[in-house]
Amino acid sequence: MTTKSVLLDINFQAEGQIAAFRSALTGRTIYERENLDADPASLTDIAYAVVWKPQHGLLAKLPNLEAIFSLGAGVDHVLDDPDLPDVPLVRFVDPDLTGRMVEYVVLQVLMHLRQQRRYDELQHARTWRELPQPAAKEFRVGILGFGVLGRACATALIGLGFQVNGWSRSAKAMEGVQSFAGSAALDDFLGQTDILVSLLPFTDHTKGFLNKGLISKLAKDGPFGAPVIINAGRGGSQVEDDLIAALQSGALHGVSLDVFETEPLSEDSSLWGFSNAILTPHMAAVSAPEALASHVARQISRLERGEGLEHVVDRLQGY
Ligand code: NDP
Ligand code: OXD
Repeated sequence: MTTKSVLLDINFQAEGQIAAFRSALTGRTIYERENLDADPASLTDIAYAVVWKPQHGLLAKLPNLEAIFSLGAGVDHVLDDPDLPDVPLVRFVDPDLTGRMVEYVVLQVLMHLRQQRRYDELQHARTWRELPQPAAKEFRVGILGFGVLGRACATALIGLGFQVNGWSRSAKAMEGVQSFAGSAALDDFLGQTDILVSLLPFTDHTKGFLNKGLISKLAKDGPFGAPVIINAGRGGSQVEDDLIAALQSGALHGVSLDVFETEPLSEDSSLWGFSNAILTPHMAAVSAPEALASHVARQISRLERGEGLEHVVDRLQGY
């Protein structure tokens, strides 16, 4: 029996990734995008493509493609290829990725709760001063996008004593969490949110979602008197000019942003200058190459055993 070949078009941490895929997919021919031109016959061999921000039009040139694997939980970087072939698109869902996102979200929520940036300033000023400290249970954390990652973060935050609400398209039943679903419930959800965590995918519906109007609807009666926004979903869901204006006016108490409208964030962005803005370079949950490779190997084995793929994206919904 001939084994089906795999294309890697991954563009990040490439060396480590390629080695991990070669080891997890032993026995298969693996083509790297860079080498395809040298071997045009390979186009017909390829049944599976593993991609991060794939070159537009490339996947359409693979006549025997059976499945596309996103190297991320998000798939906006694949769906924006106007020539994307109509084969199943599988996203990355794995405890390694989920655990890393939980670490990031818990860290950021605690950074704001425990006023770490203010203590950093006091330290730099060699000043011994204790700030009034509200308890976790006084804060309502609202998680926008209550999917795999949102729910895992909720479990961890509940364990720390926070009140947690979740917002998603469809209602969710989760112990200890109030679930809000759909646009009709959005304002109610926002009005009960002191710390907003966005884990929304980037779709036509979530573009520019974190904007001036949304900020004005967040709770103002929480312990800090102004809300906090943490965005680890996608930068296209935020309007940075509105976040900047809200940080300047005090309408926002603080932000943590891991994702940006344009990445990398421009050196000129005013966001860099706020002490109450914690910025990271889209690193909230970058998975280990071995976890990514074994997820893909597992899904290919399932497909070839006739068991069907897991985590297939709903192209109509865009996530
Ligand atoms: P899921 O698909 O499991 O969850 C997405 C959630 O968003 C679901 O609850 C879904 O609702 C909700 N949602 C989507 N569109 C809407 C809408 N229009 N209105 C209301 N709710 C909506 O994805 P994950 O939790 O696995 O990942 C979420 C996102 O996190 C990824 O798409 C990616 O963009 C980002 N990410 C960022 C990383 C980083 O390093 N910064 C790392 C990994 C992921 P419903 O449940 O009803 O379908
Ligand atoms: C992802 C990401 O989507 O890292 O997994 O952004």
